[in-house]
Amino acid sequence: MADAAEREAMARALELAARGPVGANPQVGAVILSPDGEVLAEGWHRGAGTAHAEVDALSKLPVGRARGATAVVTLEPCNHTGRTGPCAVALLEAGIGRVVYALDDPNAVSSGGAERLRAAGVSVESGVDADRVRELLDGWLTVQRLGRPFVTVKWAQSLDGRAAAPDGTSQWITGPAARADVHRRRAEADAIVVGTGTVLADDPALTARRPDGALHEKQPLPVVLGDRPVPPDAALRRHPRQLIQRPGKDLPAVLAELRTLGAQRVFVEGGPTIASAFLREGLVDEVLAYVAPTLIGSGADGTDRPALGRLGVDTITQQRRLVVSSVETLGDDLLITAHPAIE
Ligand code: AOF
Ligand code: ZN
Repeated sequence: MADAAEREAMARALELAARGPVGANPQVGAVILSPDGEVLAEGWHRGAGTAHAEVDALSKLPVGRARGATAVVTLEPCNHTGRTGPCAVALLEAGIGRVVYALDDPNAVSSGGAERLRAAGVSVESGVDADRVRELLDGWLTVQRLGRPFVTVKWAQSLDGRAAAPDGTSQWITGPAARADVHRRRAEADAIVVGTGTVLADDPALTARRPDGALHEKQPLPVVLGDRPVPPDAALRRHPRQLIQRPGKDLPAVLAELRTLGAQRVFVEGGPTIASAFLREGLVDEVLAYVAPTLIGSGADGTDRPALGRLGVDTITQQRRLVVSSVETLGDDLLITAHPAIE
């Protein structure tokens, strides 16, 4: 069992990991603890071609200082000679007595470090704070596992599941706290995807903004799917990054292209047609439903504007089950975060 000092060190290692850039390599942090739980050194990985987190941390200690110490790392120490030597060997050579890590390295080429360390007599423990590390690395992990970016689909709805009134008006269903949350998530995404329907109906800017309107430092790539032209005066045309437009029927190809452009997290903002298409094709890793305590119902002529369209569910046995990971209150609204149940 990891002790309190080790758990605290893992929280710190996670903070250190987040300093690294999102790129071909994972963000990884490491903390070296003395046998009595004192922090001896910290390190993190600064991207492909640079020292791994463990080696960065060890490099800050005089020779011999890490003997009998514990290395706390967010990812399983690697076992391969890539752009750098294997971290498992660096830890052994430094005389580390115990290794605590969060996630197994999913990369077949570099995994196996834990086994190598155990075989050499090091006490190894995995899984500490794994959920939080997985959250930081969800983009990279999805690219490793599925060869495509991590896809989040977001929508806002009334309590009765409508995204707009019968006349198509939709501003504003959710309140300022929910909108601020969306902007924070836009800033964390590498690309934002909308359909031409949304562009024409809502004229979204698709920038990530702070509550005072100032732009976040990092702006996602704006992506429009559909073949209707984006008007020359659309707000989207003033986005700091060059807009990408694709007819959008082949969603795996769109995701593959975004991946080649470096995207690891894609935020699908709608509307119902685009959100439903990603869900229907099983290309969604996370769903964010912003639910406002308001009712809209359908129009006098039966016009209905539900949050989602066709999902390919014709009978109840085909319904798309989700697993809820959190329910939060944002002002008057709820945010339900869920992911598709693995069948
Ligand atoms: C670690 N510590 O800090 C990182 C690891 O091309 P390389 O040699 O940098 O290797 C990259 C792979 O090593 C990467 O895909 C992942 O599996 C692992 N990353 N491992 O022990 C680190 N960044
Ligand atoms: Zn390594």
